[in-house]
Amino acid sequence: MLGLVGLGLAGCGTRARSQAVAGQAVTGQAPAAGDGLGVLARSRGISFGTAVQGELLGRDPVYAAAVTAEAQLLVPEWEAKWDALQPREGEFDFGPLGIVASFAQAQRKQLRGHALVWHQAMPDWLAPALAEGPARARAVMAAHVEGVLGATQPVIRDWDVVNEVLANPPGSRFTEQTPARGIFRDTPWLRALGPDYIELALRLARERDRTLRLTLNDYGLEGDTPWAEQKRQAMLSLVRALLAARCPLDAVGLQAHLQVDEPFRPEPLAGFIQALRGMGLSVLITELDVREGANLPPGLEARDAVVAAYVQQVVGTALAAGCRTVLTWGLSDRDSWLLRDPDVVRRDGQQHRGHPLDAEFRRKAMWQALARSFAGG
Ligand code: 9MR
Repeated sequence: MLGLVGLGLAGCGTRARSQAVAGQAVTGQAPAAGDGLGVLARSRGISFGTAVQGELLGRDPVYAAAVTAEAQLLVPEWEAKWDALQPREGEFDFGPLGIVASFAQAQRKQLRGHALVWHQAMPDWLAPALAEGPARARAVMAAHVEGVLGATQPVIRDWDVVNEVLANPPGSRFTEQTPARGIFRDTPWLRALGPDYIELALRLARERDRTLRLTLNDYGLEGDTPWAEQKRQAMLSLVRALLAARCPLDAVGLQAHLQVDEPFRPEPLAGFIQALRGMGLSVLITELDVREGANLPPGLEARDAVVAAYVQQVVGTALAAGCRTVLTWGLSDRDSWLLRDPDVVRRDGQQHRGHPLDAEFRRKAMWQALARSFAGG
């Protein structure tokens, strides 16, 4: 069995567990015959992947088989967040991430990291430590970047270094309306260090790992609404300021947690992606999934067709504008946060069908829409 040693994750964790699933046979049924989305995408120079839950990879062969069949690129849904990696100050735990990394290595999948600095998934000790003042906040960030990148450097070559730094403009569809400080979300990091915390994280990451792809990841950037446009402009001004300060930055991740009720037009999204690419950055779709609308059409087929049409517009637009990486936030409707998060669950007794595979891991219209988008159709 491939252990954590082979992944460079050993020795860095005080409680690193070696229950990796790498050598375990993937005995579950593949979702269907034929090439998976990852293979289809790769034939067009596109990288397709998904968020995974290590716990399911370890105990659910059908889930593991679907990931193996469909994705070329994996991102841990939880296992690389701060509360997973440094639950107590100075005590790193790479056990859960090691499970995902071992699976990725055994199945020859690439792995990206999510998320080094974020205002959620913070362990209990972190916000009070940041509140002790800027010097302490800088030291805490530096120790986390050092500890994490030191361990993951051999296997993770792309990290969401800073996640969700932009405020939700007034009038946005998000229930989470954190107070803003200018374009920035008000977070413990911002309160400790001001907006400079973004630059600090990027610089620390580049210093620790010269060739790592540094990605800035955020949501609510895709639609054709005044607030989405404001958020796009905020991202462009942030990126311009970072680059003007010669801050290292390689990519912007568009989470693309889509909602079919939100107006969409190709031009604003395409223009935004082209502007980022014009500044030398790559653009990734990092967390694609879809919330269905308030009024569902009758029948699953009709519902799935609405989701698929929306996905094809957004993903088709992004690919045509030069995006070359697409990840969904989970593959199937069975395991998604869309079924668990109280802010996004449906209240009509139905469940969102916002993933390429249904709850029984059968390919549905969204799968076809992605396949067509990759083929340029
Ligand atoms: O899907 C993730 C959920 O299971 C976790 O409880 C939550 C907090 O760690 O994070 C969810 O993933 C989020 C991602 O990390 C950042 N963008 C929004 C995603 C959905 O909330």
